[in-house]
Amino acid sequence: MSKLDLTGQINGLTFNQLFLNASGVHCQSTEELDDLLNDPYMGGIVTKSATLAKRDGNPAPRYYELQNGSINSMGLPNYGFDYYIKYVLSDHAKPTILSVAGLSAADDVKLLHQIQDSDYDGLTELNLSCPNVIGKPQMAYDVDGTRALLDEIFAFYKKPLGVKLPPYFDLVHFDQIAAVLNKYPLTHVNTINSVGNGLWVDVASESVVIKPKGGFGGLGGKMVLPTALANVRALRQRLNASIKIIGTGGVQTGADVFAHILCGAELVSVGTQLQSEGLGVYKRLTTELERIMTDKGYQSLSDFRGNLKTI
Ligand code: HRO
Repeated sequence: MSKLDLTGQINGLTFNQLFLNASGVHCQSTEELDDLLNDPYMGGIVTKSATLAKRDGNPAPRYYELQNGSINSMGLPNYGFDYYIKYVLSDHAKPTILSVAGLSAADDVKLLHQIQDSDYDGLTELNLSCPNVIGKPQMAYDVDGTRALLDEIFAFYKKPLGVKLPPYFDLVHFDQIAAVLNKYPLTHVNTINSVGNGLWVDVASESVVIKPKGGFGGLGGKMVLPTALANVRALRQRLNASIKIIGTGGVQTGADVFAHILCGAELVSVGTQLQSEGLGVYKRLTTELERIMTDKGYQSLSDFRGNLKTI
């Protein structure tokens, strides 16, 4: 194992390795979550976003691997809130992040009331950015709605809470969302969720490649790396230092991980590449990252985190 310091911290909680899974990949069942926890190259785990009740999600095919990434419209398949809170309430050797996603703002409030009233004191992440629930917009694109929701939540919620954000594409939108998020005692933001409502066309069959929503779905993997890096960087430049950033999106190599850290990520999560490569991905990424750090003479992520140079 590593002689380098690959640790990160959220809300005073130490992650001994920087890697997490991206919520949604290999984290729906307790067996899958155990696989992740047992991987020595993972720092912690994130659950599939839990809704109040169990959901089957959208009809298949709903995930499709592309040459340079993926498109999905899973539609929040999950075993329901009770299943995941039971899992994170049992003892684990690594930090857990309980991801929750209401189907409405009222559901979000109900989910957080249940966590507030439970014995769970670990990290929770409110998913404000699922692009795939038919007829439901991504909350975090509504800045005023996000402010109203967080006002309502933090009136009663006293436990560690972060949010999962969609990608933003306009510098003004980074300013607006950061100004809202900075008003609350958030532990972290996780950026980015998939790039919502892309479309892939299979020319041979003259068809879309996933069934839900006529083929529209969230994009992930290599093609979203520049968008992910921009979001990590732009939010790191705007958010309070106490709000840590989990960098998610487009990681295929150790160099991609290095770039996320350079933009300011505290931890890095991997989704599409975990789906295509399997659990060995974290060992490979760690080896590749350590080689880069060693070549550059860095001992610790903190030697370069956030130090992106401009020209
Ligand atoms: O389940 C999904 O369709 C899904 C969710 Cl919740 C999410 O947050 N992001 C995504 O790409 N898919």
